[in-house]
Amino acid sequence: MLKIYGHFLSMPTNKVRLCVSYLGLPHEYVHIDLQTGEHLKPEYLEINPAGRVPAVDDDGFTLGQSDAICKYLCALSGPSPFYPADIKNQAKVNEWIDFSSQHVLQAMARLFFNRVVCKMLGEKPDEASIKTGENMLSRDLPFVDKQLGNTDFICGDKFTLADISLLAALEPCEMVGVDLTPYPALVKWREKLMKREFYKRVHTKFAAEMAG
Ligand SMILES: N[C@@H](CCC(=O)N[C@@H](CS)C(=O)NCC(=O)O)C(=O)O
Repeated sequence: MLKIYGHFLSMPTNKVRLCVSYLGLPHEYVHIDLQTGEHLKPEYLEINPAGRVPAVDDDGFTLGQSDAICKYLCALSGPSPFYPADIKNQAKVNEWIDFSSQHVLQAMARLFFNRVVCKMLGEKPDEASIKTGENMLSRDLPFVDKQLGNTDFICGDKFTLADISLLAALEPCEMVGVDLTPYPALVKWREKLMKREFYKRVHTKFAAEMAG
C-alpha cells in the first residue's frame, strides 16, 4: 500500500495529498509531527534522508520532494491530460509547476513561517523576510491572474497537475493575510477548484484544523 507521510500545515504535503486525491490512488496517510521532531528520527530518515515532509513509501520504493512525488503518482496512475505524455504539453505543465513551487510557494513559505510558525514557536518573526515574500507575491500574482484571465486553468483549457501545485501554494492565504481580491481571475479559479470533490476530500478536516 502506498504510504504518504506529511504534516497538515505543510504546503508541499498538501500538494501531494490533493494530487493523490484527484488521481484516486489508494493510499494511507501518515502524520509526521514536525513539532516533536519526528521527521528527524532514524525511522523517518530511512524514508526521507533529507528529514522533510512530504515523502512516500510505495512498497519499499521511497521518494521525497513534492513535485517529484506528484509526477511519480501521475506515472503510477497512467497517462492522462492531467499530466500529459506529449513532451511539449508536459513541458508546459512543468513550467507552471516550477513557477508555483519556486516563486509562489517560496514567497508564501516566508509569510507562513514568520506569521504562523514563529507564533507557534514563540519566536520573533523576520520582518525583512516577510517583506521579501510580499514583494515576490506582488510581482508574481498579477502574472498568474493575467494567465487565469485568458484560460480556464493555469496551463490552458485543461485541469492539470500545475493547478494543484498552484492551489497548494496559495492554500494559507487567509492565514497569512494575503489579500487575493485584487486578482479576480485567480479568486474565481481558486473558488471553483475548492468546490471540487478532490479538494473537499482532503480539506474538510484541514480547514477545521486551521480555524482551530
Ligand atoms: N521542496 C520540498 C520542501 C519540503 C519542506 O521543506 N518541508 C518542510 C515542511 S513544509 C519540512 O519538512 N520542514 C522540516 C524541517 O525543515 O526540518 C518539497 O517540495 O517537498
